[in-house]
Amino acid sequence: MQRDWETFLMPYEQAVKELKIKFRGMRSQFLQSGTYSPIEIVTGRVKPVDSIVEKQSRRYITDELLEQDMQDIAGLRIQCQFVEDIYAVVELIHQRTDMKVVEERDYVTNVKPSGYRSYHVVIEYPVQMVEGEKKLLAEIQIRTMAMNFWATIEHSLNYKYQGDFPDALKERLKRAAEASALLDDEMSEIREEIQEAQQLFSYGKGQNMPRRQSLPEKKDD
Ligand code: 0O2
Repeated sequence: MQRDWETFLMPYEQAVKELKIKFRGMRSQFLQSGTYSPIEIVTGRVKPVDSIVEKQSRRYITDELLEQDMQDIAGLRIQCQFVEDIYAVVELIHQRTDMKVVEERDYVTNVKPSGYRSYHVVIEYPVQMVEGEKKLLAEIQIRTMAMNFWATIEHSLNYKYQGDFPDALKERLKRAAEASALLDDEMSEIREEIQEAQQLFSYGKGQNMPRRQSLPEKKDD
């Protein structure tokens, strides 16, 4: 079947745009009220057509089942400072009435053999199109900045090796994954101290308004 991709992806583009606004809005609300935000950086993307086609053929997904079986055509990524924040964000998602959690994959507790760590939540999200409401699936990946660093590097190496890494590289990536987990553990140990320091920073001398609680958010995606 020859698909009109532009039309097919339009509701997904709409969903990603809306979800980015909503999660960035949550972060702003936390900061505005002077409360710690478990959400640090929010990015999102619609899966490129060539990636959809490649994954569809790799996973033997029929055209009819594409929307149901490929859960990450719309993808959101939420980066957090601490592992504990991941679970706070998952809770926030569960509490929302504008999206419904349909699946969860906890690769933080159940680390993938590659060393990949992240918490995936698949939601059903209704988008209002001119033709009416369309419910679609979106995958939200929630991870710490350390997890994101590792996953980004490993993902780009995947392009080069198509997942078939030389043994030495595989071993090094495993060690890097362990190092990133150790970094997360160490940061969690001094979490309260870090948060106190950030609170002081955000209410800098002579400032009437909270300045910023932590790093600014990337605006480009
Ligand atoms: P993209 O957009 O290029 O990131 P599968 O893709 O079959 O392994 P499934 O069941 O579709 O997995 O969903 P799952 O397990 O939630 O994983 C899908 C996405 O999680 C991947 O998307 C990656 O973004 C991320 N991911 C999962 N495992 C790894 C890993 O070992 N390393 C890295 N770097 N990322 C991983 P895609 O399809 O790769 O697309």
